[in-house]
Amino acid sequence: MKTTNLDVIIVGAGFSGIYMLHKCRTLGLSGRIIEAGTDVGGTWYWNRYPGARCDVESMTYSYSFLKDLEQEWRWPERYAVQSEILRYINHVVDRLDLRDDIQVESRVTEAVFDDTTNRWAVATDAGDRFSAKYCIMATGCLSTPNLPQFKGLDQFEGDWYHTGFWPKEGVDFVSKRVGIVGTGSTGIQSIPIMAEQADHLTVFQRTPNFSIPAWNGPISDDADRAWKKAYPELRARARVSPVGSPFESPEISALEVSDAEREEIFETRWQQGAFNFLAAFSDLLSSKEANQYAIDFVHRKIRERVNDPDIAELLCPKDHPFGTKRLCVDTNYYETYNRDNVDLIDVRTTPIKEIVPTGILVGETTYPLDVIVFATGFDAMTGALMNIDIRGRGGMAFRDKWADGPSSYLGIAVAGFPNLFTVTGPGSPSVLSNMMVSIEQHIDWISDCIAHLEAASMATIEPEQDAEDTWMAHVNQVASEFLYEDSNTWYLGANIPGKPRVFLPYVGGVGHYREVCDDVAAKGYEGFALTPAGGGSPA
Ligand code: FAD
Ligand code: N01
Repeated sequence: MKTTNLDVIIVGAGFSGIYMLHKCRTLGLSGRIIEAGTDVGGTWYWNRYPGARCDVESMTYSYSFLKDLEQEWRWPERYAVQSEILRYINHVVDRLDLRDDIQVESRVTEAVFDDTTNRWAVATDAGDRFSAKYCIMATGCLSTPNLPQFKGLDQFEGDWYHTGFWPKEGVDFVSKRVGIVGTGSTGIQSIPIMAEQADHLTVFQRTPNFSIPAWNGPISDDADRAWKKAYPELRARARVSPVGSPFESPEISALEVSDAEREEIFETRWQQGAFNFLAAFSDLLSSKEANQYAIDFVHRKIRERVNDPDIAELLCPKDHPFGTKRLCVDTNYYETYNRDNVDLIDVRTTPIKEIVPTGILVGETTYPLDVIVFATGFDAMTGALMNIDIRGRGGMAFRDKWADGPSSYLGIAVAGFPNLFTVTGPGSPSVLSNMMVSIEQHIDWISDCIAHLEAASMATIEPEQDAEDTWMAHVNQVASEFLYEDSNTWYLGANIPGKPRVFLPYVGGVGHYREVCDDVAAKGYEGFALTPAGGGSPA
């Protein structure tokens, strides 16, 4: 079988893989993306469910390295809809002329490091074979949909869908009785739209979530001009901020203001919408007392927005601290429960028993349905990597190394797996940040590293186990200073039965993390072992 030789193989054609391929071109290296989907876009290719849009403002949820495009592109809304983001990604791919090096409809099944040649042998389900010096896993943090194993699903006589595999042609809900399982960010975005289209919508809720209004709307020409003028400063600020945001970070504690001041600040942040709310006070995610103030405020808002007091109570999250499950951002979510054609079913008290041919059985009650939508999330951060049989030095299996939870140096590389990089991997800020900022930081760092290795004629780079262990201890220690571990979330792998409970992202902040990565590189890749080409000892 023919093997294609490359300098760099990249798995995944989302924002990460696309930028990495562009970087290969600028470094003069041959690179190719292998993508499982039929086209580019990653998250924005797969998640086409009604209501899908970003919840980080589009002006910042876009590449910063394309200075001309940044000025030319006109985002129509504050939070762009999925189709617009996908159009942007396709435009970038064409503008940078990357398409010829993107191979779609090919899933990487195996990546094996050869200790003698120091190269990765990569195989796909389409039967292709590649050999590459560097292997970049741009496989996405939220790219492996989680479909819970509901008994009886195969007998359901209607149609069912997972939001992460939404059909390109869309789904017609008109005159249908629709059921949706899941009330995370996805459910909360799609429920209001489905309710408008369907004859009847039944929402099966296991855990209510905190959601803040998006206050989405068109971006005026004036606002667009102001953003574009300020771009250099805003982007620079985002890069050194805690969460990749250009907006100012909170400095006051919720405990050091009067009740009236606190209420006023919360209200101001509520009116700004979305993640601005989390920035009301510096200690919302670290102090239980401060967090309780946020809980009480948002509960009051939910009770104001929902007419039926019993439904409102069901929608008020009471089992986890505010913001420790990823905060949801909505347009008319709570108000949707005021509609006559929407029912909310609590499947925490009485769980879903099974799917029956005509609908969903909860306890002894069958809810008759024509369509079921599973908005049940993802095997986050590790799922896509664990689905590939990755073998490092001496045939070491990635799946074995991570069997008790991921271990990584800086969330970017793993001891025993030379020249393999994980973009926004566990142990990096990734999903706790504006991902565009984190993706660009990782790709810039990886490209600089590769440029250094090539210039210095190095064969391999890989983390030292000690450096990896020290980093993981730091990741865990910082996480323990926050309230995240008091919540059963996908951040901890708690949504996947049997997944080890480990806090996956790094809470230390985007700006601080960038400094650490830059410092490691400036010190000659401290904590990494580098092997010269043509043999010799690791340095
Ligand atoms: P992805 O976009 O996930 O791309 C990974 C690609 O790798 C996929 O196309 C997948 O098919 C491919 N792949 C995986 N495994 C294989 C394999 N074995 N072989 C071949 N191909 C493979 N982040 C924000 O910061 N702000 C937001 O507003 C925001 N909104 C989001 C909304 C939704 C609905 C979701 C699900 C996520 C959102 N995110 C958001 C997170 C989002 O995933 C990132 O912002 C970003 O798009 C990730 O880009 P990526 O290229 O790293 O990964
Ligand atoms: O997934 P989730 P998501 N029976 O895991 C429920 C990003 N994103 O797709 O909480 C009944 O958050 C589950 O219940 P519980 C963002 O990072 C961003 O919504 O486990 N219910 C939960 O309600 C986000 O965090 C946007 O009790 C079951 C839901 O399914 C991430 O992607 C939009 C169940 C899953 O919620 C994932 O979001 C969309 C079962 N067996 C996504 N199993 C933006 O707005 C699961 N559930 C930018």
